[in-house]
Amino acid sequence: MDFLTELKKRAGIVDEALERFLPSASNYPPLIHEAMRYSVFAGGKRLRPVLTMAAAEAVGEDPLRVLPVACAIELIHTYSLIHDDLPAMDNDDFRRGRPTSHRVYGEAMAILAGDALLTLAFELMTRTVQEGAADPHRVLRVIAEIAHAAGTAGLIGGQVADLLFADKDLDGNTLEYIHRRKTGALYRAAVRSGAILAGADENTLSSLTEYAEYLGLAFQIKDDILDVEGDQSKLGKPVGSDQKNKKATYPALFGLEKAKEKAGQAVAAAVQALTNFDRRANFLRELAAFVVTRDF
Ligand code: GRG
Repeated sequence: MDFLTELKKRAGIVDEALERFLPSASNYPPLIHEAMRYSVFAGGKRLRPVLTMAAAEAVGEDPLRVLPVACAIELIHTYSLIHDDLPAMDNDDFRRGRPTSHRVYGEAMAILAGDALLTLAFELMTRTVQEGAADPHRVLRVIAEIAHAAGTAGLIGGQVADLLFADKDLDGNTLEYIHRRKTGALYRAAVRSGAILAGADENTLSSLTEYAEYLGLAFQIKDDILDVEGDQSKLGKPVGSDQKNKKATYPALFGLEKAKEKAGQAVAAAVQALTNFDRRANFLRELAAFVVTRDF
């Protein structure tokens, strides 16, 4: 099976689980549940939950056992996208190929849908313990890990820096600071959570953390490159928005060719971090390569 087919198969498993974990659209009050589902099922790549599962697999665990936590991370990712698109933030009209949540449901409902997804993510993680499906100590560690990544040391901190530096000239260090938090933190938490739930020892966890950090960097550089030379119909959002919003990006700071070189180096470093892993880490290796060859 080629990598893309395998990725879609795994994303399909995540989709089925999300379908079960999200409240039905008919639950009262239906509008909020409809709005939550609208954004979750808008066709995301599911890279983060797939990574959680693949990290567990690399450590020798059945990836299906980490599905609730994998889905929780996708819910947090989706919340961040809904809020990032709001008029008070990036004010974007399209995401994942459709009108953004606030364009369809209005600002108040979009804010609440994001809040509800974030809250549901934590409920979902605690449910794995209540149902006896996971070791409570490992789940507690994972909840702390994910909360840290979503908070001011991670997504929110990165977003604040991004807003404060909008329109300003950035150096490479500040750009890295923002991306390590906005993008890197959730990739890191996704990989580490799968590994922790699988009972990884500290050496294994440290190698997987290194993998995740380089992967996050490669992903972000490629994301910036796609915003310059990508295809809107494949990306599901307009290209050129970074330039329009005067955002600092890797191509803007280093030039397109140098940015591509940096992305390639980050992938090589991610794969290098997996040297001591056996073939059960092959999906992680291939995913690293995909992150920079993708066109969506
Ligand atoms: C908490 C409001 C708030 C924001 C936190 C994470 C974040 C900051 C904002 C999200 C928007 C953004 C552009 C993040 C950078 C990472 C990125 C390029 C996300 C898109 O990820 P993909 O390509 O998306 O995996 P899909 O749609 O495939 O899931």
